[in-house]
Amino acid sequence: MATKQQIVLVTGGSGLVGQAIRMIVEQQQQESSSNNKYQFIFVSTKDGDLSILNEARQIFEKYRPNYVIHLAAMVGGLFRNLKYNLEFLRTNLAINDNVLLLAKEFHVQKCISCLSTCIFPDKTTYPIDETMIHLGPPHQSNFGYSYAKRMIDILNHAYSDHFKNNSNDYVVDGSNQLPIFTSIIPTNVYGPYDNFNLEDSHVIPGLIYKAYNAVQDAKLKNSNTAKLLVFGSGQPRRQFIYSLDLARLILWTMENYNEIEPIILSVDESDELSIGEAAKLVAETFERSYPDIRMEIQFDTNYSDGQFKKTASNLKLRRYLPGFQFTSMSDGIRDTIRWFITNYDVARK
Ligand code: NAP
Ligand code: GFB
Repeated sequence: MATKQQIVLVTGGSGLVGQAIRMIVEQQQQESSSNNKYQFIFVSTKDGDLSILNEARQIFEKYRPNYVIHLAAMVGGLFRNLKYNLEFLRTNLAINDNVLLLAKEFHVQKCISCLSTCIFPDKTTYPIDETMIHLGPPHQSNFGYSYAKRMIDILNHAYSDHFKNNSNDYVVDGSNQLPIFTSIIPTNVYGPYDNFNLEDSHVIPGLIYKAYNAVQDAKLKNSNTAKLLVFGSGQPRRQFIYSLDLARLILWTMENYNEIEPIILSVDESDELSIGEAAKLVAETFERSYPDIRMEIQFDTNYSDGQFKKTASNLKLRRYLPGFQFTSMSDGIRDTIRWFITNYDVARK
């Protein structure tokens, strides 16, 4: 008799990370002949506003998930955070409190929520690791988002204590397994389906959109040079993970990671590069597609640099998955630019 499919609810399913999970799930389902153990449900604000408890409850009542991959959040790059710290704080506190409360009420077996490497203390030693989340204030530019995300870790521990103290109410379907509420800590993510809006976006999609516009502008003027404007000095350093790699790692955590403590999902420290180097990769990729155009990179230091660095260790991940292969930045940027140009009309911008 076929075993009942486990329902996996992916909140934030229409976003950069959610779409990457959908792409990997579809790929894995095509490759595996056996009937699929999981049914993935991808929800977005079209299904309900998770910051409103009643709307969030209707989603859980409709799908009654066994697993939750909780991605939904108010998200943005440095400049959106600088403008809307209060909204980032309140909206994400509400979304996270509702989703975790309903995961408990509906006896979800595992709830994996999303933090970010930008929530760690700004004054810190490097590399940052999972034990350091609460050891000092985050960078001022995104304190709202950071404190809301840190509360997920606090909530995870509170729920885990609650399950232990009330184990009879929570042992799931006859196993002696208590629910697991845990979290992942991705570094900066980029890839297809990103948000390319120049006001709200993160740096990689922002650079791609600006480079695209500069090339179109040069072609219109029959010029062979295109100016790519980089905000800030280009000195800050980042680790970037390609969204499809992150999706594979999230699916791995769903099946294999059972600690309450969070796990950083990032490329190696040695893969860290400067914003200027990332801009050069974007420019060179466009030059390969438009050989008669040369891109000139310019820096505008009237714009904030934001946090200088947040170098994170992925040693905990490497202990679990020593051989995981990350997509190189040049391949990831190439594929993201290809996706953006092909899907220009529907891309978020
Ligand atoms: P994104 O592209 O902006 O997508 C956000 C998703 O959340 C969308 O599906 C959006 O739905 C949904 N959402 C937002 N507000 C909602 C609400 N009130 N109710 C229900 N759904 C709501 O974000 P992302 O980059 O995929 O980020 C996914 C997760 O990864 C987030 O938790 C983020 O904090 C974390 N993260 C991201 C990065 C990064 O660099 N992007 C780095 C570290 C961690 P609609 O499409 O309907 O608006
Ligand atoms: O991805 P980003 O906006 O966020 O990167 P953070 C900001 C850095 O890139 C700054 C430079 O040094 C900017 O000056 N930059 C250059 C640009 N050109 C651009 C551009 O066109 N757009 C943008 N956005 N930046 C975020 C946090 O920090 O990290 C969020 O604020 C989130 O909360 C995210 O967690 C992952 O990496 O600085």
